[in-house]
Amino acid sequence: MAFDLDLIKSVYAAMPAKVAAARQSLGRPLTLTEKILFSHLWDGAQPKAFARAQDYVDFAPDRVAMQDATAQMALLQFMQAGRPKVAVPSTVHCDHLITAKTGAAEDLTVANNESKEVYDFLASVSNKYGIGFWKPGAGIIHQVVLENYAFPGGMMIGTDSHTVNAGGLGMVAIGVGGADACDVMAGLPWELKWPKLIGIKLTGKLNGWTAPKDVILKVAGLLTVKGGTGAIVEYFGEGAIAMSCTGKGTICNMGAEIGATTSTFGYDDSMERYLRATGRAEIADLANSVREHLTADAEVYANPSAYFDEVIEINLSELEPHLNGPFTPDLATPISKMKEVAAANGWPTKVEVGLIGSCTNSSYEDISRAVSLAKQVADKKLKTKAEFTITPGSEQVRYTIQRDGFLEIFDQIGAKVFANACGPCIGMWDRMGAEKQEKNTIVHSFNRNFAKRADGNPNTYAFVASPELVTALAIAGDLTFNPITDTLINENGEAVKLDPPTGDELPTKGFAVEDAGYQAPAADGSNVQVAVSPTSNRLQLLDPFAAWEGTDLHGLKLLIKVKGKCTTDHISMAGPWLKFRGHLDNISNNLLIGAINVFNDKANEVKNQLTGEYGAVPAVQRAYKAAGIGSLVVGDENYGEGSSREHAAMEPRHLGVRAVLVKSFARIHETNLKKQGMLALTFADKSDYEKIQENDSFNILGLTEFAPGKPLTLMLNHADGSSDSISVNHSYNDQQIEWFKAGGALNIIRRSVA
Ligand code: MIC
Ligand code: SF4
Repeated sequence: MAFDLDLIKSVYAAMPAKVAAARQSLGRPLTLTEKILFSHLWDGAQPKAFARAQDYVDFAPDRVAMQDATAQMALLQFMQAGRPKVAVPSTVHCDHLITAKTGAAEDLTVANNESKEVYDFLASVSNKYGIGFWKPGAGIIHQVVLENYAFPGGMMIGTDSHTVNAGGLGMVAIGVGGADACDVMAGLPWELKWPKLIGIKLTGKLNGWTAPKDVILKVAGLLTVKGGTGAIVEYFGEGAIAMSCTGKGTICNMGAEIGATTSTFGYDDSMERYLRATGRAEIADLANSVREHLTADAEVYANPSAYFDEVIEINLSELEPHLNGPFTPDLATPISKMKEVAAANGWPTKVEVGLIGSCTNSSYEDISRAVSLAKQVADKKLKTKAEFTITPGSEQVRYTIQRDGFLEIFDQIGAKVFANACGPCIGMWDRMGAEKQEKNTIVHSFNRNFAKRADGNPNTYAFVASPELVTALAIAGDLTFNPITDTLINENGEAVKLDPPTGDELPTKGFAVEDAGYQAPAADGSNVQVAVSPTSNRLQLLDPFAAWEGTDLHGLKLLIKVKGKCTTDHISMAGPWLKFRGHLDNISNNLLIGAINVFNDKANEVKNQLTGEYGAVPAVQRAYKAAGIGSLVVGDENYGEGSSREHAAMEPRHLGVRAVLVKSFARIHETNLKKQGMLALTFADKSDYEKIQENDSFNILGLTEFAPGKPLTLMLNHADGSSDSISVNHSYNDQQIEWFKAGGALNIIRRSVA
């Protein structure tokens, strides 16, 4: 079934004229990214040559998607916007709160009990405000969006960084914080800095052991976790066209790991096939009618360096399978080099668990290729050495792979099938023995592998690979096994090789599902009651943050000077903390508990300047709050990398941190800080990071003349009585300065309702 067909019709009806106007205004051919962006300019805005990485531009996204762990905060904010219904089609997906332990059925029952209050809240808010609701077990947001809502040439935002997955179906789909989603659902424009454009030309053809995942693993190695910041990545070339639509989704999905705003591909036959296979032939027909607008103009791909800021070329015929990790998704090692690299680094090479699935890699194609390897275990008289788990991305995929006998084959290698949910990918994995914190290795087909992410054990070395390679390494039980060259010894003592994986892009018998898990909202939700218990420890209505006091800030204490990598997992950990995502005060007890204090190299141990003693970060910050003293957080490069969770910005705001000063920010986190009324600042001279001392107090000067492009001044008052004055930059525009002054963007929406 195709949802929101009228919306898609109207996007396509307007597209030719909008693209033509943009082409004329710029006086040159357009990339696909530009076509989509220009055809989604906010109401009546005229196309012009916006300055890349500089101009803020207002957009009108077609739709919004939210997952349960972020939807709670997004909807608590939306409830204050005073609207009877969402302004654009929106959906909620229950996928993050299900712990993987025993297996799908039991785990789902446990989650339905444990999180009943949250699910009931999300279901009733959705029902009231006209939001489509996908129940627990229906699947992971990005897979469900790809199967049901994504359409070529569309633009969407979602409260999850991997919303970018929909680029696989030719969308510009961008991950945002809940406050951004709230704006769009409230009918307001959505603002984004006009992006830089990176073009990636794929030549040749994937073959043998290589998979789409290897493209993005390679790209992550080339660009690193911050190389895509501020950019949209557009893939093209014969290698792109030859690849499946879901494979393109995998590549776009993990584009979040290079910090890219999003990634996309031009509409082609693979997308048409996918649309038809997923019951959306009407959308395929509509897309075909505007086909030339759903990809770049031919001149662009013929001469990409004239149109993109950076062009990378990858020959798929020569690409090797990769393993990225441990602890960061951009540490890329081709499988042929793993023996040396693992030995040189002392990485444990015994693979304990192989995990496939997740929003990134759970297509029919992925599973069928992995199953072709699992099948060889019996055929070649092998034994699977590691544990093996599967988290299907949606009920539709799960139902279809069961019907086609794949789950039975996995069962024969002892695999556990978890619920159609995030599970181990977000630390919702009750892994036996993880509390012992033993050094061990796992391989998975997810996208992130930050420390502690999957099982909470800081000594779990997690490597990211294609589902095919994960399966092969789980069979071999060895991280350094190169299936292209190496053999395994079977039960008869013979050396056997695994045949390269094979599979089907789409099910030959078509997709099937009995209950996809969708619940449509009431046509008129005005009588639906949404209840939040005042004594709940899972949900808490939001109190407005205080407005700016109108003066410079004086006497701030240093909460923490963070050393090195500080992802949103370090700032607001997931796993067991996910249960507090709807309760700001409770979740604030995880503030920065994973970040390393540069002064003692420890996590969650910072000096309380009021007592001189060391304590946990949230406790110390609560002491400052109680004393009415503001504080400063100092960080390194790419601060806030990873998730879209706005809790990482709301928690410091709630506990009285006034500013976050870093060498550089990840995009979503920087916006989230601004939205919540915080000061997000960067060192004008990065070496000034060294000047910040543990016992300093700080004044932030220049706020009464806070203006776009004008640096602020930070006074560092050192304990020995000396002081330093340094210049700090910001990227606030006029509108964002208003958010700061009002104490947060929501206060402005609230005012307009009152
Ligand atoms: C993730 O992959 O890190 C998450 C969990 O999906 C997050 C969202 C969240 O923290 O709720 C994301 O990617 O945005
Ligand atoms: Fe869920 Fe993992 Fe995908 Fe995030 S990356 S949406 S946690 S499956």
